[in-house]
Amino acid sequence: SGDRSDSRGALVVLEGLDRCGKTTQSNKLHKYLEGLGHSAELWRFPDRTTSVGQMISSYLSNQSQLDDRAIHLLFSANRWEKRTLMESKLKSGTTIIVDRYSYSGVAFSSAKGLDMDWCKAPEIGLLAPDLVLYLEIPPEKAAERGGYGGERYEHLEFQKKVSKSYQALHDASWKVINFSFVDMALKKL
Ligand code: NYM
Repeated sequence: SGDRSDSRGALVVLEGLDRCGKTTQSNKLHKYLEGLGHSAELWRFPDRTTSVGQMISSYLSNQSQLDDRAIHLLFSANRWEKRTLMESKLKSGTTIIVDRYSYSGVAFSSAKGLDMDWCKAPEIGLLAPDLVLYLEIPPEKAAERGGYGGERYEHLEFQKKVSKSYQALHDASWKVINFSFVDMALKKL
């Protein structure tokens, strides 16, 4: 129709608990879109390559201690520092698939007991996703998959709290993909 939005790329966000299969699914979606001839990039947050990202990485691997609000703001800053690049890629027609975004920021920090509205505030003004795919898995199932990497947050009791936070954030626009469906689809491949 000649509408400018037709040539804009889409911002597709994958969310879920640790070990829900997001990374695998993001990779598949990326390959699939490229296979169709779309220009697509796979991003992830935290982006550990920046200096803010390195602070986050060191916190997650327990090499440093940070106040809960300070680390929350670093996760947010890590998204802000990529905003301009994200916007220009989308405008130039590249679709960006993101493994975790603002919802992770709010879900994980509020699971520590921080006020949810306080957690949301620094996310205001970041680019809104066109599609949110939530990979739903019971925390117990995710824990059974093993391979929790031993980073901060990667234990069952905390993941149960994160799951509750995600439920509070969840709105009708999210597409929820149940883990048993993904398992089934993978077996058919
Ligand atoms: N995480 C991730 C947060 O606590 N806040 C955020 O804003 C983001 C993007 O970091 N346990 C948490 C969720 C994960 C951890 O993510 C590292 P990953 O996808 O394992 O690299």
